[in-house]
Parts: sequence; C-alpha cells; structure tokens
Amino acid sequence: MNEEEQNEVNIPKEVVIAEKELDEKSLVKQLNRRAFVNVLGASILSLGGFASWKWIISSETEGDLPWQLRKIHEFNEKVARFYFNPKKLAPTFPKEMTKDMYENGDVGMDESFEPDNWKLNFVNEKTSKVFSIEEIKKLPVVEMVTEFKCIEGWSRIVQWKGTPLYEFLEKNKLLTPNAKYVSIETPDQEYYVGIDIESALHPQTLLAYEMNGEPLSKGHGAPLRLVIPLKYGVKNIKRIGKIELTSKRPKDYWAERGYDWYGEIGRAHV
Ligand SMILES: Nc1nc2c(c(=O)[nH]1)N[C@H]1C(S)=C(S)[C@@H](COP(=O)(O)O)O[C@H]1N2
Ligand SMILES: [Mo]
Repeated sequence: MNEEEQNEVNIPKEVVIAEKELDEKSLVKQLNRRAFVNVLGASILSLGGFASWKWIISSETEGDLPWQLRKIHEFNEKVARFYFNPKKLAPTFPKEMTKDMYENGDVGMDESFEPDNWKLNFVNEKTSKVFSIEEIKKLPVVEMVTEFKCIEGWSRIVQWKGTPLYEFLEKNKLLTPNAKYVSIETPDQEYYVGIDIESALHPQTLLAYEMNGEPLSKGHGAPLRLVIPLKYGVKNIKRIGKIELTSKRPKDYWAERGYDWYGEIGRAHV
C-alpha cells in the first residue's frame, strides 16, 4: 500500500449506495462545491491576485520560485488534495440514523467551568488572539451526520453543526505556511490533542457547537468542541480552550498513554 492509499478513508459499500440516493443537496456535493470556491479563494488571497496565481502555476516548472511563494503554493496543494477528492471524505448518513450520544471522557472537564465566561485563545507564530463564541457562530456553517468511533469499541451516528476549522483559520487569516500541526487543549490544559495540518484543514473537521440539533451540553464539550470524523473519539476534544498552529509535533494526551499519535480511522492504531 502506498501512502496515498493509506490515507484514504474506507467507505463501506452500503454507505456508498446511501450517498447515491441522497439528493442534490447531499453534504458531499455541497462540500465539494464550496471547497472549490474556497481553494481558489485561498490561492488568490494568499498570492495577491489572479495574475500572480497564474504566474506561479506557469513558472512552477522552472523551479525558480521564491521560497515563500513556493511554500504557499505547496500549502494550498495540500488543502486541495482533500477538497478535490471525495474519497477522502468520511461517509455521511441520513439524519434518521442519529442516536443519543454516550458521554465519555472527562479529563479537563472540571465541574466548576462556566461556559458563559468562555473565550477561545488562538496562537500562531506571528500572533495571539482571543475569540468569542459569537464570532465563531458568524463563520460559515456546516451540518453533517457522521459516525463517531471510540477506540473502546462503540460508535454512534451523530449530527453536528459548527464551522470548519479551515474556515475559522482562513477567514481570520491565521494560516501560515510553516504551520504543520494544530495543538488543541482544554482551558485547564489537562486534556490536549495534536492534529496534523492536513486533517485539521479537512472540510469535515469542525469546531462544533451543536449536537443532534441541540446546543452542546457541558458534558459533551460546551461551548465548543472539535469534531474530526477521520479520527477516533480521543482526538475529538471537548471544551476547547486554546488552538495553536505550530511547526513542531504537539503533545497528545492519549499518544502519551500508548495510542497511535494520528488516531486515524482506517489506519493501524495502538
Ligand atoms: N476534554 C476532553 N475531551 C475528550 C475526552 C476527554 O476525556 N476530555 N475524551 C475523548 C474520548 S476518548 C471520546 S470517545 C469522546 C467522547 O465524546 P462524548 O462524551 O461527547 O461522547 O470525547 C473525547 N474528547
Ligand atoms: Mo474514546
């Protein structure tokens, strides 16, 4: 198996059929359409205009790009790899298949926490910023029904609503070419996950604030949690306190306890 194949999400046959039966508005189609606009938008914004975007494509073969431009170009290609390849999307399901979610894992979930006083801290190599939940709710909204899998062996079909992490980063101009990883931790820093940048920018990786049509409860991670259907439950951190973009592989709570750092479904773990 080459690396490309390993990275692909395994889509069970019955799910593929279910997808075909969904109408024009299926999430996969919506995501692909939106993604196309986004990728183009991202390229144009970061390179400062269509003329220079064209120039970078045509001069690529000459191999004499200034390193900064090359970096940005490579970076956008990484984003595009997911956005243009529907096989790399996790399967989605009809809403009727959703079930109540277990509550599992309470590390960093101290009872005394007040969701109303919450702010999100963001850090990258250039800046640090603070965001309110209102600012996050103004960003593009994605609703999706995906399977949530815990390494303990249970799984649930869950409906989520939130904004793609990609949109949060892109719309707030927080992406930097040196960002290779995202580190996310709870406000008390007791629970923390590391995510590779490609998975972080995946269109189904959400900063979620609703679950099964209700605002997130405290136990499920209010006011904001990560939902990343490409990865096992352990990576779906509840109660996000801080998001940091970094060039170094971040620490990860369950990787420190012997689990695979990537935690990717369809990849060998443990
Ligand atoms: N802050 C925090 N997030 C966490 C955990 C945790 O212990 N603390 N456990 C993880 C694990 S192992 C799972 S399976 C899911 C469970 O999410 P749920 O409680 O919404 O079902 O949360 C993940 N996120
Ligand atoms: Mo889990």
